[in-house]
Amino acid sequence: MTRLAFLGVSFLLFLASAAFGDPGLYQNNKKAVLYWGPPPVVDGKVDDWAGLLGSSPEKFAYGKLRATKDPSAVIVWRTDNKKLYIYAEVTDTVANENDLPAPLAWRNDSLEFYIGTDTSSHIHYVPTDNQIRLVPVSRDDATKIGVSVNDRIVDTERDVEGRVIFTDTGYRIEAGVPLRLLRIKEFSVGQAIRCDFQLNDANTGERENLTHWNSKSDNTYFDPSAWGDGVVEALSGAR
Ligand SMILES: [Ca+2]
Ligand SMILES: [Ca+2]
Repeated sequence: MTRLAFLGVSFLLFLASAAFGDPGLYQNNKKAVLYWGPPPVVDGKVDDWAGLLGSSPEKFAYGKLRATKDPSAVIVWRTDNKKLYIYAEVTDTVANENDLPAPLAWRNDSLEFYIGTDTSSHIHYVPTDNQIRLVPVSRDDATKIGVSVNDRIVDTERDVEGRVIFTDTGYRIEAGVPLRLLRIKEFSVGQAIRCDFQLNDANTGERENLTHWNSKSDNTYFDPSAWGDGVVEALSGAR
């Protein structure tokens, strides 16, 4: 093959990989979906999430939108009716190890997830409304993850399994949070839920960017009416 032909083929392969990428995972499907079916293995590897579409917190409560989408995230949820499983791929060129206690960790790089099963209009949390925070703690130890539920620290040795992988472009989190910690008994396919996704981004010092999937204001932590609508869908092949 001539050098020119080789370059041409390489370029076409590059275009193909850019178009199709990992099987759909890093795309924002604009919807909030909780996939229902068998559980993933919480090991920080993406393979058992391949093909699932995620949601992205792209509305700035404050901070500045950049053309490069930095910071940004794609987040996917699953449940096996025992745990809420979370996979998040975060783009963040200044990804910090965050050793703040989880209830305070919103001040530095971290993710928040809001989920509730009461779809009635309400502006204060009811018992099934939840704020979950997942915190990247260590570049060297993937098992170190900070977790809080409704601003209470969760025991990450016994109650929540999680992995954090720092990547060339940011960080990745995979975790499983027991539904009992969320006071949610179970989910069913087709069920409507309320939810939001939040990205906290700091570079040096305090939080500089705050983005949500639904809310344009810094109100998700106290006002569930700021969250958006989601739905429980069966994983392909799951009954
Ligand atoms: Ca996995
Ligand atoms: Ca950051």
